[in-house]
Amino acid sequence: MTRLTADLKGFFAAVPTPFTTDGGSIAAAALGDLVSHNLNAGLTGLYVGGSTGEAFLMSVEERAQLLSLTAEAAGGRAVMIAHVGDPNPSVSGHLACVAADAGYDAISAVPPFYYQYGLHEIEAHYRWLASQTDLPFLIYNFPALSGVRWSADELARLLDIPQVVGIKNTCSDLYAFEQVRRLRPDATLLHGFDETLLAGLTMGADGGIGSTYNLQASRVLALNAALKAGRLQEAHRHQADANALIDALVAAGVLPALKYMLEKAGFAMGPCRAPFQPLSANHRRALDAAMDLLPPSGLSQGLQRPAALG
Ligand code: MN9
Repeated sequence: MTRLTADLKGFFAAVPTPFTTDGGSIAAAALGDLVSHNLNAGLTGLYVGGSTGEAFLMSVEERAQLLSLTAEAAGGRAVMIAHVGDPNPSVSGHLACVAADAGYDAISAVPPFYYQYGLHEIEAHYRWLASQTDLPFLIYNFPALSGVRWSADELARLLDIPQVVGIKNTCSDLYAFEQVRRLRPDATLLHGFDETLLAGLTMGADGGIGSTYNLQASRVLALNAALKAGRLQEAHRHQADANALIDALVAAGVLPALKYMLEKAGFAMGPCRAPFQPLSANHRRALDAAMDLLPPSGLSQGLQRPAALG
């Protein structure tokens, strides 16, 4: 099987799903604005329908609609990765086919969670799911949320499944990450925690996928450029600036806070779905102040700010 690793290297926004103000359905126009903003900012592509996209708070039909709408909005301008993970394999299989039909470049999935499957069961599942389309496949390793933990050897074994070309690695164990890099030098490894992107890149990541890229794409790209040019202090300064913003998001709850800040920047994001709750007045105030931590270049390059902010 040909391994299509080169295509998936780079920096991808994990796209939050804009909903109508009552949270009832996907807000297609706002989604289009957000997609254009991210692509104008110079990101490689988009990771659609994952944790940041509130996939597990959407019906199967909505998840399929989200994949199609986002691909239409991108219009072939970006490398597109569809997240199709679900506890129910038939849902994942269906969404993988939807993604292939919609023109996605790759499929990705968290392992089936809730029941505590053995590695042989998850391996069989990924083998089956990856075979449902002819697209390259990225494992989504996010132990903190999925509850599924793999050693470096186990990750390397999953990378041997046909069509599995890499990992979206949202895991703070950078030792294991570097071991995977050595075990499978050809794999595409994308770093998933924005707050440790610089560390991930120095340990062998080929790029990253992140929720906060929607707010600070220019900073992420500048961090990478500085690192590649050997300007480590500058790269660290970009990471420190990124983390000051991430601190504010984490304190309020990343997904509601991300939507709130994007809303303030001019995107009609709507609310996060229940069980997420509206932000408290204190959190809103803290995030209002944190708008000053957005990269100035990111704003001028694309964030469509309302006149009052511009
Ligand atoms: O895509 C993201 N994880 C989630 C990965 O959205 C759950 C990260 O970008 C984090 O949101 C980010 C802040 O903790 O690193």
